[in-house]
Amino acid sequence: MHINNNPITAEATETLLFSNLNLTSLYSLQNNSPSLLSNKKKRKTKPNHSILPSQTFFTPNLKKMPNPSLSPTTAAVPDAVARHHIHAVSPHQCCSAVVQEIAAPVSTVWSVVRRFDNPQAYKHFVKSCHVILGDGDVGTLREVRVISGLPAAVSTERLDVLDDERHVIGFSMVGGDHRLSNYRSVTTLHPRSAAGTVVVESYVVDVPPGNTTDDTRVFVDTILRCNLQSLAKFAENLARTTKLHHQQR
Ligand code: A8S
Repeated sequence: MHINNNPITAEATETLLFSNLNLTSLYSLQNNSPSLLSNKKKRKTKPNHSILPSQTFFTPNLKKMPNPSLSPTTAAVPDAVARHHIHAVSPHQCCSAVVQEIAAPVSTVWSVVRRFDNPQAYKHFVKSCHVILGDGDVGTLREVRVISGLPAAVSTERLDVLDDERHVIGFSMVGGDHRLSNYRSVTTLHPRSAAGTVVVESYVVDVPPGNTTDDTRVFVDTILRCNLQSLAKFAENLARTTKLHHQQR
């Protein structure tokens, strides 16, 4: 298989931005900053976790995360949530998290998120997905192909966690032609107000040789923001149509 040695470039991140149709709301997530790159400069002042001497545990500080869609009530993400998002982070790895609020019940959002065999339902970068091993339980392997214009074409991914009671799903990337080695992510859903959901997705990944922690974090955070924003639209729409269906019966 072709191994991709090209560093993650600013152009790659821009390709992601421009291939995403929802450009306006993507920018609005950047704390009203005019572009992703200016946000990148701000991040440089944050502590660099990759310089820590040995393997360490890092929990993204969800309460301090600059997510305007949640502020000023960011503290609504409960402390118990953090437990699922504690990752072992080695030197040369980076870790981050993205939070998204959705105006749909947890049950609706979960029905979409739990389908490890169907990521293309809401991940717009995914062109196709085939299960190559397993039946949707932990250990299932999927082969995901992404749209052209990205720095990779294919990724093999393993389902690590699927908890229908606590609404936790996690997977890792185990192969492909991309540069996201040892990528692991965990997604949790939390009820919010009457019929709302807060989604938290955190990840850890190796910083590819030739890239900085910031490059890697901006690149992956951008993908996850796009995914969670389209998840929000998809689930909100699904909640509306199911409600309508029930009313008509
Ligand atoms: C996900 C998360 C990520 C997907 C990345 C980070 C990817 O599918 C894309 C571009 C790449 O360069 C790597 O939850 C890869 O899907 C969109 C192909 C793995």
